Amino acid sequence: MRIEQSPEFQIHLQNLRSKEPLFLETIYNVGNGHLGVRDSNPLQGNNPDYIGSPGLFINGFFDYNNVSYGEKYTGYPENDQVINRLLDPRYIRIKVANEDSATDHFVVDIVDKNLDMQTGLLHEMFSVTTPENRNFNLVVESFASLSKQNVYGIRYSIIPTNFDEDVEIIKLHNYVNQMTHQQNEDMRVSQSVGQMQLDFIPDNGQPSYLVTTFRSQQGIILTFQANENYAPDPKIDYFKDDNNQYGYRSKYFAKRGSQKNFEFLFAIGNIHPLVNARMYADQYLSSLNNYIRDTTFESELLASAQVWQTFWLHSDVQIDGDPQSQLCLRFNLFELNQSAGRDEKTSIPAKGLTGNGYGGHFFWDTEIFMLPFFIYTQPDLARKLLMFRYHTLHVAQQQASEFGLSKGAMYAWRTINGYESSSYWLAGMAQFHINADIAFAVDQYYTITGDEAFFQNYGYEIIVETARFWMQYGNFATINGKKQFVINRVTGPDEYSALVNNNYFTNLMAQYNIRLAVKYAHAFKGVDDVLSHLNLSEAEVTKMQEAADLMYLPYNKEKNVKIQYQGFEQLPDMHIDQIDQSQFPLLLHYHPLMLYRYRVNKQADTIMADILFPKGNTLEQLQADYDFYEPITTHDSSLSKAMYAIAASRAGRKKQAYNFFTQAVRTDLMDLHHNTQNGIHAGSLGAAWEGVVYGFARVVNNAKHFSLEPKLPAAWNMIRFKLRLRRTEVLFTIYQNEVQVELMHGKACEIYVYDKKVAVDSSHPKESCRYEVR
Ligand code: IFM
Repeated sequence: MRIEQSPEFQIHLQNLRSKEPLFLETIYNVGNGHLGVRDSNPLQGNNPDYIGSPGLFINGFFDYNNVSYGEKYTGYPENDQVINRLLDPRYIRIKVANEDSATDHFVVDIVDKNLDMQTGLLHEMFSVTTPENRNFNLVVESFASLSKQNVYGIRYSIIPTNFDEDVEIIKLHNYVNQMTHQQNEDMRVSQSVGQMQLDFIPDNGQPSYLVTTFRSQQGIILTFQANENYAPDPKIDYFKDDNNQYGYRSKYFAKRGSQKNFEFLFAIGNIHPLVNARMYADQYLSSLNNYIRDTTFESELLASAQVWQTFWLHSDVQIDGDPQSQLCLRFNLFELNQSAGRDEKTSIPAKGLTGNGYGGHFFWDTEIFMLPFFIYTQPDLARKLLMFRYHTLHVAQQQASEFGLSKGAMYAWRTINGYESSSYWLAGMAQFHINADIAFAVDQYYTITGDEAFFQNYGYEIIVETARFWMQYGNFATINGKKQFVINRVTGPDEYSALVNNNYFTNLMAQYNIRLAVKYAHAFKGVDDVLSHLNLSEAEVTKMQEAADLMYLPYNKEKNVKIQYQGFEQLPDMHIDQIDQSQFPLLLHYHPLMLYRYRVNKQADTIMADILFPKGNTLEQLQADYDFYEPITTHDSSLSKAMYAIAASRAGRKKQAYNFFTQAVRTDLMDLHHNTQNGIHAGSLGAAWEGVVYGFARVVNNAKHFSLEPKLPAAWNMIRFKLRLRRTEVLFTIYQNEVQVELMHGKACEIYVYDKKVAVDSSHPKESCRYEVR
């Protein structure tokens, strides 16, 4: 099969030898939301002679590690959760004459790598030289299937360049904890590993494993098949070695210039409780096998490529006039789609499935920075991501109760299974805004999709339970003689401040969260028992209304700025412009308390409030906030620059908006934070999409009124993207002074470009409208 390659969708980096291998491992990962495989040296395995950080990551497959505290206080989490780094499915052992890649150091030179984002196929070429100077080219093609999420395919081709000798390939995975040789002191990289056990499931005609975790008591089945029909010569044999380990091997006489191919399809199972995994291993294995039986690498690749094509059809964003931003943005969207859990039991780890940075945990990154892309382009997937929050609501309720609250839900700041996993609670669990972030996302999803069933059966419950949390955690108090609702002792998004009183962003989000509970309580009056199921009385709703109305939002009337939290203004400025570049990110060089003493921001905090609530915020207000916070922000978090791009664009700071955006969109492909080696920055990838859609197209949607107020960077001639609004899909083509709106499918709709109404329907599906930038 030949798949036409469009150059604009290829990640084909040049000068690969000058690039950090660990960076390449991340960039050229392949994944599909269930599994992710780092692009390792294929001969590495667990050989300590090779430097790298390979591995297979399965979304939601984790183990616990005991957290050891010097002083452990009541309620501190006992365990950290860490995503498991499993055996590397890319690994192959190659013997040439008397030389063996498992014991002799074969030098593996990277010649070429190309990731075709249209098909998801990673195509690589290595030049391999043995200690006795035998050289062969090794071509490796691999993909993670989007059409069958349990499937991963890999094909090797061996071409000797200077010898005629016996060659043997052995494909056997006899370890499960993939070793990594990466040394790292960075607290953002997880140092802990899971404890896994690998059991061979014997006599299946193909290598099959049961992998179980020691402490989290999870189990999965893995199996793989060699496709003998594809290349019958040389023959591939299933074998058992002296240690009763099962694999494939093939031995043949290789002539220089000749090419032999070996292809394998892996089926990587779903996660089961350990007892079930052991008890039903055979049953699970046989259904798993259906995915790879009677099929080939080629046909699975084709099926997966078709899903990728559908993805691009609906989700691509075209930027005309800026090829580098264009490529980076496509890479970002590709990675987002590779990272998103689709089984309602998982979400999107902060590093996608490309590393175990941040332990593989889910944060607010999903709801605030990534979900909007999915809501507008793949609403079904967005719903599944929100369902993960619904399925873990009972854990959030349990956490609230154990914490000492009589009602409500307290979602974990970082987690895989719903339970809090932040051992540094000051910048972790105390980020209670996660509760309102989730409620906000539920409302956004509902507003944009109109999915009543989701909202009524699941979404509203999340909103009520999180609103109850605020009612419990906050309290009424008197400030300057006025009754207010205050929320003290929280950490806002900015992690260079901790445990503050009345964080503006948190309070505004909480207010919105509570208001949503109240608004829909009125709407649901008398509807199918929704309110009685939630035990929501009129008195409780009235109290919520009062709290929302009296929410305290710190504000400096002289300067006209929103204040990050009470007392923030009294802190000394850190003068970050005078700090040596080598000291950034500050978190790696300063004691946290030293940072907390200063007026310095790691990332957008109060500015996030301006971005998420554009309606009613005047231009003057936005400009004042921007001018106050931008100079004190280090952007040490990769989530920050895209948000500042949006704020700058809306505040009319065109040049700054473009600068921030170009840096944000390049975060991973250009390794701007110098740590892409530990995994992609998934939140930042989604934030870059928001940069285009919220920042430059300036899309605002409040259900009844969908508007665009475009302000394109001077360098851009045009941007084009599709959005789904309710059941309608609309294509927007935006030039410097004109917007074209095209109804792709669905019902008639009205859109506002600045104040001008543009209406499209099936008889007039395409309209255009000129505009003047304001
Ligand atoms: O959620 C973020 C946080 O805002 C900044 N530190 C890293 C987290 C994971 O990306």
